[in-house]
Amino acid sequence: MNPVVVLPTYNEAENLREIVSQIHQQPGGFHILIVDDGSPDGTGEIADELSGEFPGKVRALRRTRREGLGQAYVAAFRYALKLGYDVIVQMDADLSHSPTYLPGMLREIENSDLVLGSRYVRGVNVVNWDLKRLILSKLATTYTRLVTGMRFTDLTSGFKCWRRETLEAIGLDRIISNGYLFQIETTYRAHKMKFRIVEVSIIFYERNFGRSKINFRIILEALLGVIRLRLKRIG
Ligand SMILES: Nc1nc2c(ncn2[C@@H]2O[C@H](COP(=O)(O)OP(=O)(O)OP(=O)(O)O)[C@@H](O)[C@H]2O)c(=O)[nH]1
Ligand SMILES: [Mg+2]
Repeated sequence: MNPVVVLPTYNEAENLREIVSQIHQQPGGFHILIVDDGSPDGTGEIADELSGEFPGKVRALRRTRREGLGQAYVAAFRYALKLGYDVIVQMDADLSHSPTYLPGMLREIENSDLVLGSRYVRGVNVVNWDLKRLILSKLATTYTRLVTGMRFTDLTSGFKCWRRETLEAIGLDRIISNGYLFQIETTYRAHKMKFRIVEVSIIFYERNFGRSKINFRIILEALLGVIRLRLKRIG
């Protein structure tokens, strides 16, 4: 296997070196592709430094404008596919997703097409969230399950492992959503196309550094967007 981890960053200067170092400590030969959207805090410069320190193993895709997480992922996925990687992992760069799960995800993807890192496989595995945030997240998944018919326990997680063929098939150029909905849409597309999707249990740690970017607009977009997705013809 030839795996790459895509790390989207927006103002993650305090976290980027640490997450890259933790990924390097994992077995499996993971390469890293950082996609930064012109962070004002210097994250992009750190990404360039890292790619200079680890030639061929760490790459930086620096975009000048912030077009949202979904568009950053689409650009990075395209680039990762072009570079020839056969397994593409996506995870947050704020240390909420522990790189220690990477080898396990790599094992799971050998016999599946998409692996979801889920916080709710057994109980609730979230550290440092207030009740409001937890209820919002659980409601989002419950609502999405109802509307789309998908049976997974965590549909907004951003920790996922893709087989190259799955990403190629879901139609990156047709993706309409950003934010949380991007996570739902990509899984929904794979689900509609009958790909084998499995969940693995992960613990999610709320970020220690930097600021949360969730806001009302993102929530509203997701609520309406799920219905829009359901009405779309996919696959
Ligand atoms: N390239 C890029 N990365 C982004 C953008 N928005 C968020 N990110 C990154 O995507 C990952 C997840 O975003 P977060 O802001 O942590 O969102 P969250 O985990 O839902 O919420 P908090 O951790 O509570 O802020 C982090 O690594 C962010 O730096 C964006 O517009 N462009
Ligand atoms: Mg986060």
